[in-house]
Amino acid sequence: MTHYKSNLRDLKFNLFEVFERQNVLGSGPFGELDEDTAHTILDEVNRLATGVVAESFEDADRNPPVYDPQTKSVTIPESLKRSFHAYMDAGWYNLDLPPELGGIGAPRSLVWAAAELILGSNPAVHMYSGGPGFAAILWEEGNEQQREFARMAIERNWGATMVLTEPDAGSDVGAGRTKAVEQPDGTWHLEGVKRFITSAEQDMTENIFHLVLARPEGARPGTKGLSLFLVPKYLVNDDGSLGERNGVYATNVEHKMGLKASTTCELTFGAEHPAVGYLVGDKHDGIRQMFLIIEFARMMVGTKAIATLSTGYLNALEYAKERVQGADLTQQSDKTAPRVTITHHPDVRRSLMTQKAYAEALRALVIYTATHQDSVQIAKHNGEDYSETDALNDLLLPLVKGVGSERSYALLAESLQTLGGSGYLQDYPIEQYIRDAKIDTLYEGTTAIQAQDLFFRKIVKNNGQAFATLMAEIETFATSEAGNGQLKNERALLGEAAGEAKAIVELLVGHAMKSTEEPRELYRVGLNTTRLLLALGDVVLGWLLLRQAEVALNRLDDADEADRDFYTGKVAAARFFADQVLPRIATERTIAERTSLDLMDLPESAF
Ligand code: ST9
Ligand code: FAD
Repeated sequence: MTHYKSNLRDLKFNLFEVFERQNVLGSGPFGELDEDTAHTILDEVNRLATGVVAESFEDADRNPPVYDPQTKSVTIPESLKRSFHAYMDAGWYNLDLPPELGGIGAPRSLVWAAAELILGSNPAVHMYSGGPGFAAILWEEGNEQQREFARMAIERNWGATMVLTEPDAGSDVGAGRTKAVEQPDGTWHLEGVKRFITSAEQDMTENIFHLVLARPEGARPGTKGLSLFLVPKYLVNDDGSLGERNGVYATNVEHKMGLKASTTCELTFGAEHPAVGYLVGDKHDGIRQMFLIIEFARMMVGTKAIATLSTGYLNALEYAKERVQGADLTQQSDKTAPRVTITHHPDVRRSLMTQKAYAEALRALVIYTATHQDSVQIAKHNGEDYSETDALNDLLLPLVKGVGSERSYALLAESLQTLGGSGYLQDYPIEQYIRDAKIDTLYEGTTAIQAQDLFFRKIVKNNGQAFATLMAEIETFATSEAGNGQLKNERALLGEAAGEAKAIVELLVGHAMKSTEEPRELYRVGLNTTRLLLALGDVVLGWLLLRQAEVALNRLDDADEADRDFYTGKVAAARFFADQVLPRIATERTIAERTSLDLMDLPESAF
């Protein structure tokens, strides 16, 4: 038995009962994949995730990778190597790769469902296994030589990294100073120091290739002056053999609060000898190219957070079903009353249902978002326009990443609380879950950045089109007959909450428009973007839970015993969320409306 408790039933419910992915399998770009095969893939990934992949989760936290400053190398613990190689040997990283690169080219909904299992089991394994995915993007964006490199990287399972951050350039990527100097032979030499680079050193793969943002000499300031370079740890000879050690070195590995199995490195370019880089695709288009990876990684981070909340909740639930403590509240004055399991206590039930509702709603959000990625895959295959569905995917990404990570981290504290003092011990996995999940609100763009991305780029810059489409879908559901009369009140609550979220958006758009004349009005927007992110997130989560409840109600009558419990739980979670969470959004709107500029006028010294 490992720490990891997956929820395969719920993943399959989302994929095949709610979002009916069987309808896209077996045709178009997914012609080679049928529903049975998809089930088999999920079963197999689940077997690995709950077994060998999870086995090193605790050990690699207690005995993390060791950095040797003499050789600038890292030794990964043997336990983690076993998990990593077992996952790579099983080959499931292939799921997302296009057939041209020997992959399965599965729909993204299936890819993310499988990814949840590994991310919940042992997130560092998923991160170290990112090489083939990075290579697929290099293959898409690269020149002929780089495409050949990408092919080799996949065949030989090389590791890879995304390299943006510098000591003075975190959220503000455009402040990066790492320099690229063009050489007479057309290659580039990179000079500078990057920090916090995930997987930049390890001893599990024969090579690592870094995809690095650097500024060519003389290029303009900001993100638009950055170009993307391929910088391998070992240069590669024409015959594919590994050549000289390139001048890029891990010069430190950070000591972190959590996610210790994953190396977070300082990466120094060109200090000892030249760090040779190759301009990706022979064009200066770095930030757009890097965002192809960032979009994938933001989805990954959200999925990681949600996967962790789910296993946190299921561990808490198991404990709560066994822990006997106190009498039933109605008999508390009777000192001889029988003691009950803590699941009998109303406050424990409130907490468990909050965890369950969010974990399952957030999972639905990931799969729902991924269905738009499926549609993009299909449209590309058919040569059709996919701008609308792409814009919806873009709108949902900050919710997956920002809302997923914030809610998961907060609710993991509830999971721990369910275990009482035992939750604080390393005998149970939840304290590690909390430490490991904190990073999810930070990297790949902090929550503040996700919130600004949502408002300024995904709503305003898109002229509100994707937002209007999403809200129209929600409103149509709210005024439909979904649930056959049994979800009437809940749909009304959803309709009201959606109206409140729309009002917050309208309010902020008003401030933004006014700011063209009074620039300080923009502060009112900035004071509320995170509020909007979380409020809109709750509306979408409430909607997805109610959609699940509708499906569950339709199936309850014919369900066997196990499924009856499952569907009953679905309806209960949706009702609970509508009753207990959605009404809060009206208050969020009131607070947003009351926002003054007082906070911005306060001298720094008064804080
Ligand atoms: C990090 C890594 O934290 C953590 C975990 C790593 C795990 C690694 C393993 C993952 C495996 C992944 C495998 C991948 C393979 C996939 C395989 C698939 C087969 N959307 O607004 P502007 C672009 S890494 C798209 O003016 P500023 C766009 O080109 C560090 N594009 O920005 C735009 O131009 P235009 C993460 C976007 O004010 C241009 O940027 N660090 C988006 O110059 C300029 O836009 C961060 O995330 C978007 N949402 O700069 C930094 N936004 O407008 C966070 C911008 O013409 N900071 N672009 O289209 C930010 O995001 C800032 O907002 C900023 C601001 C840097 C963009
Ligand atoms: P800062 O940008 O200094 O932010 C500090 C605080 O100010 C935050 O709360 C932030 O929200 C807020 N803030 C900053 N700017 C604004 C603004 N304009 N508006 C409102 N609030 C703002 N980077 C990579 O390139 N590759 C990696 O593989 C990678 N992996 C990482 C792994 C780990 C474990 C960690 C800790 C970081 C990793 N990073 C990586 C870096 C990560 O992406 C950055 O830490 C992150 O983008 C935030 O930058 P920062 O730490 O400099 O914080």
